[in-house]
Amino acid sequence: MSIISFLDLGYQPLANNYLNKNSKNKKEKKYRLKVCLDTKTKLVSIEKTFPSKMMFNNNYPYRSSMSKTMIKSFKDLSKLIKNRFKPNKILEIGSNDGAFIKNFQKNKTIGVEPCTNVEKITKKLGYNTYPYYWSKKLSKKILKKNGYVDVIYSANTISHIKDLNEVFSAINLILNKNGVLILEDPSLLECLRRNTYDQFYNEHIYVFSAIALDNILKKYKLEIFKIDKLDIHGGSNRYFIKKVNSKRKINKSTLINKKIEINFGLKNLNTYKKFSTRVIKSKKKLIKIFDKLKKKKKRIIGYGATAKSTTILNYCNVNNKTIDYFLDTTKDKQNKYTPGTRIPIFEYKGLTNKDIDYIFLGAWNFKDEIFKKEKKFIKNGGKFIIHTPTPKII
Ligand code: JHZ
Repeated sequence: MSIISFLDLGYQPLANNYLNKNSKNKKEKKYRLKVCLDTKTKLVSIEKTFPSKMMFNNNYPYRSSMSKTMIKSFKDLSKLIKNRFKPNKILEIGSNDGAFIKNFQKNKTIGVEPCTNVEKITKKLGYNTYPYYWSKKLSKKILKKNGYVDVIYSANTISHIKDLNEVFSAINLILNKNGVLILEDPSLLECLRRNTYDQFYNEHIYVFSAIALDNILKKYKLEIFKIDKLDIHGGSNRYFIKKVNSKRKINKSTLINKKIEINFGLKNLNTYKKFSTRVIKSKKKLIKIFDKLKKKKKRIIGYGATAKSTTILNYCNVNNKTIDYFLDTTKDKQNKYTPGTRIPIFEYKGLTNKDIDYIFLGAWNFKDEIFKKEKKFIKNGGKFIIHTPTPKII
């Protein structure tokens, strides 16, 4: 057996399945969330997956442009793409609300976004967006209409598609001979280093390492030629990928990053078992922090109702008895309830120290941006609870 499970995060609902007033009183489906390692390819994934339609439909709540950090990151990347690759045609897989493609001329850009409620946003702006799942069939259709593309970009999307064979075969069909595929996803190394077990949730199938990704790409005659490390989403890798036969040279960052991963132990099952032990400790510590504060009758709220925090809250049994409510800037999450734990979510209208003692930071990956925004709250003695790298109050 080459697939070995190393982490059990208990029963978890679909991570972005925010409940409304009616559905919150009904029994919700939960599924065992286990994480496993393919000892052959070193690919780390969740064990049980779901049909894409169950999660990515006309009701998808996530918006890429909800943080300044992401907007800036997309802007910087588009400058880099324009300067370095000078593409005539750019395709984005998982274009969401257009936070990335908005940085390009409309006639140069093609978006693919199956969640039609978000796809509508870019279509309205005049961007050529296809409301379908990424597939060979769609790739052929786009190719026929638009020709080959020079750059394909996909951030936090490929890691949500189970059938990687379909993903990369479809990419191969439409990517120019010397074209560049840029993938951006949370880094497995950083996830293990920072104990961010909440990168695993029912939606996010893979957390890639460079080693695993390169192993998979080989089959499609694709290879990584450069890796940029980003601080986005708790430490991500931006992989620049080329066709094996293209003229582009392999940058030393590829080898260096793969070596770092190997030295950390990403090829050894034992590394993952140790991570699992740290996760159990992390759970106990977080529960202890919450219990202590509640005994002192402190009022705790949440900031950023993330998909990631669905994992933390359900794994650590934190519900509306502990966290009074969440604040979130996303319209489609407001006046709903967190999946599995039924904590109400309200519109963010600013913070006051008056009724809040502690804030559980669900959007810990935007800590710097949020701390900057909440300077006043912090100055007046407001405190945050964060679970990474180990649970603590800051
Ligand atoms: P954020 C989603 O995960 C789902 P989530 C998905 N599976 C994925 O891979 C990643 O995104 C990329 C709010 N917020 O980005 C907005 C504030 O309220 O960590 C969001 O609801 N105020 C596709 O959900 C949430 O926090 C703020 O100032 O784990 C952040 O969600 C800021 C900065 C954010 O992704």
